[in-house]
Amino acid sequence: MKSNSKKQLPNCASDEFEYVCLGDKRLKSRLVKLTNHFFESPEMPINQACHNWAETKAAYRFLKNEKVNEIELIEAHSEKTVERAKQYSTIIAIQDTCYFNYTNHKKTEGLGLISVSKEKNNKRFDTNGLIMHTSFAITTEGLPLGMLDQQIIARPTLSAELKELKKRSHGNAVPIEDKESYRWIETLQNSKNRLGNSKIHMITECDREADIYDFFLRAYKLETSILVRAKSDRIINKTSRRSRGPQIHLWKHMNSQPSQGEIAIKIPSRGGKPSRTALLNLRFDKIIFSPPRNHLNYEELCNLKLNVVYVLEKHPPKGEEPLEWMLLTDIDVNNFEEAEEKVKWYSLRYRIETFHKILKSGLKVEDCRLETADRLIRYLTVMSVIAWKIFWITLIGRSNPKLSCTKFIGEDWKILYAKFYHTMNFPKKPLDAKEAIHLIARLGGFLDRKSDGEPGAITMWRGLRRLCDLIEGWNIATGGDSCG
Ligand SMILES: [Mn+2]
Repeated sequence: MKSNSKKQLPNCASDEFEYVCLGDKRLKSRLVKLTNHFFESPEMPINQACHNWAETKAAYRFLKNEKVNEIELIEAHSEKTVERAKQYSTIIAIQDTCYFNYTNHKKTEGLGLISVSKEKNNKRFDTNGLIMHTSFAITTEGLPLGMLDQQIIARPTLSAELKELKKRSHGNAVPIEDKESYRWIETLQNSKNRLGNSKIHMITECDREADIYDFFLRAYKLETSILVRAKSDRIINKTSRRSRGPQIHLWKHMNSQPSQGEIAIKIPSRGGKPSRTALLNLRFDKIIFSPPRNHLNYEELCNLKLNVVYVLEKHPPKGEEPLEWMLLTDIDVNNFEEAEEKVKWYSLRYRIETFHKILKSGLKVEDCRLETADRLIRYLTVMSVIAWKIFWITLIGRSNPKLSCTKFIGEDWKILYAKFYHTMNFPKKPLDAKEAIHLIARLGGFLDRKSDGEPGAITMWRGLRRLCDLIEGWNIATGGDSCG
C-alpha cells in the first residue's frame, strides 16, 4: 500500500544533511522531514508547508531544540559542497553579508541592530534583525556548488569603551578579532579548513567591504587565493615605512598605466535597469601593499605583494555611472589573458546576490514569525540550503545541458513528459537537463520564447512546486505506482 502523502522530489534537499548527527536519530529524521517539507513548499509559512498540525508542531519543536546546532548543519552541508567541488580543479568561494529585517516582528527576542536611520521628524529609527555571512562556492562557469561556511548572528551591542576607541582611530586601533569585519577572516579560515587537503584551488572573492589589510595578511598566511574589490585609495609602493618621498595612490597609479586592451562584460539587469554589455579598458600591474599606519601591530607587520587588475567602462550609457572595478589579488597576473580571467571571475560575484534574493523574495524568510533569534537562525540555515538547491537546479541546465535530468528529478521526468507531450510513450533516453528545466520552468510560468533566455531561480521554484503537485496527483491516480 502506498500512502497518499505528498511525494518527495527524489534527490531532495535533505540529502544535504546526510552527514548530520545531532547526537540523536529522531532529531535527524525530523530534520530530513522538515527540510523536504520546506523544499516542496519553499514560499509557504511553516504551518502550511508542513501539511498538518502534528507535523507543524514537530517542526516548531525542532527549531526550538537547543541540541540543534546550526554550525553542525552547515558543516554537514559543506561536506557535500566539497564532494561536488572535487570535480573541478578551481572553484570560487564568494563571501558576502546579507541583512534580514525582522523589525516588524515585535515579539521576536534576541535580534540585533541592523541599521539606524533618522525619520522625517528627526526621530531615531532602529532596524532590527539578523546578519548572515556566507561563503558560497561556485565553479568558474558560475554553477553554484553550495555553501562552504555560514555564520548567522544577532549583532551584539558594542561597549561604550570600544565604541570610543573605534571612533578615535577610525577602527584601526581595535584588534581585528573584536571587529565585525573579523567575520571575513573567520569565514576565509573555515572555508579553507573545510576543503581539507583536497587539491582544489579555491579563490575567495569579496566586494569592497573586505578591503582590509588583515584579510589580505591572513590569506597570505593561509596560502589561499583571494580576489577583492578595492575600496580605499591607499598609498602603495612605499619604499620604506618612514619614507617622506612622493606618495603614490592606488587609483592614480593604475590610471597612469597603459590600457592593455578591451574586454566585454555582461551586466545583469538590476533595480529595473535592463542588462547590458559593458566594454571595458583593462589595466594591470603589481604593487606593494603596506599595513595601515595606525594598525595596532604596525611595527611587526609585513608588506604584501599584490596584483591589481583595473577595469573601467569606456562609454557608459547616458546617465549611468561607468562600471569600474579595482581588483586586488594574490594570484599572479602576468598577461592580458590572466587579467581578463580575474575580471570574468569577479563578474560572477552577483551569484551570491541572487542566492540572497532567492531567500528574501523567493522563500520570503523575512516573513517567518518565530519567537526567538536562535530559532530563526536554525530556520535560516535550513532555508539557505534549500535556496542553494533551487539555484543549483536552475543553473545546472545551463552549465551542463546534456546531463541526464534523472540526476535531479529521478524517474519523475516521465510525469513532466506526459504533461507536456500528452503521451505515455516515453523515449528510451531520459530528457536532458536543459529540456527538463525548461519544462519545469514552464510549469512556473516561463514562456520559453526565443527572447526569454534561460529561466530564473524564482520561476524555477514555482515550477518545482507545481511539479510536486503533479507527482502527488499522479500518485493518487495510480495508487502510488511510479511511471517507470
Ligand atoms: Mn556586500
